[in-house]
Amino acid sequence: MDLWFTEYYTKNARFSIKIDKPVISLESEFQRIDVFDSCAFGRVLVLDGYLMLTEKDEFIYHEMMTHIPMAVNPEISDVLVIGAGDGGVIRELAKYDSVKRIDMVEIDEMVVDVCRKYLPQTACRLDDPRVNIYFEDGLKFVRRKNNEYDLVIVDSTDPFGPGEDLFTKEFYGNCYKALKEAGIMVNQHESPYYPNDAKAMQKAHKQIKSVFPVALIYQAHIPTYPSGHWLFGFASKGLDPIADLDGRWDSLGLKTRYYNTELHKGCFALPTYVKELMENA
Ligand code: AG3
Repeated sequence: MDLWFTEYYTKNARFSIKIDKPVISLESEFQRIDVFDSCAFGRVLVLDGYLMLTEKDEFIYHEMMTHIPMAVNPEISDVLVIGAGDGGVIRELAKYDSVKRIDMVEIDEMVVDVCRKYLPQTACRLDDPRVNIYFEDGLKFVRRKNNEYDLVIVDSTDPFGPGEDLFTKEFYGNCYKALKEAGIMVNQHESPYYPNDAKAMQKAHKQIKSVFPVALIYQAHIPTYPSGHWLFGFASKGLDPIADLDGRWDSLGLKTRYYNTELHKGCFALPTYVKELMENA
């Protein structure tokens, strides 16, 4: 039997992975959830037809969302994580003794249940005593927060469906308000390559720039995301990710497979066409 998963990147470009075995398919109140096993990428999580993570390359995304801000300020203690129901960001944050509280706000409880059961590689630290999980809308949650967190990580889906509100000026403004004085916000920032993704990332950048005094973009190579070239946003109330890079990260002795402090300095260097997209946002 020849069974394939396909994500359409545009009408004329698509990416397919051969399914070894379907694991589970469910319909939640918010979205369709599929998990399958593949030979090429191990276990795969798909939401509403969009690939969210694979066992083989999720480390790249989760390490880059977490260790970039943590290396800039290793004293970060209170963290708000929006989305991230698979637990990958939590797993990386839990490596830091300095982190005392992680509030995770995921709209879809079923995603967390499915990941606990079928994706233990990412969900493994969701029971850490520092983690509080709230099943509610991230936009509404953050509206109620003032001056509470050192770091906000926005690990959302794409800007359509349940994740749409997490790309608005109102949301970024509330994240700013939720942050303490040295606060940092990191968000998944889509891909610069295919036109629709590029438009979404330009729009997000424009909104973030209108709220935060520091709003920069960094990149990573993620083989199973559209075009393989993925962006992240680094926004802060003042800290610069390179000039203020704290020297202590290497001495923490954390084990990573993608992130290192050399790459930290390099990943903010963007291709010319991406720089132009940002300037014209
Ligand atoms: N969050 C964002 C993935 C976006 C992928 N987009 C796509 N395949 N069209 C992933 C969640 C991982 N914690």
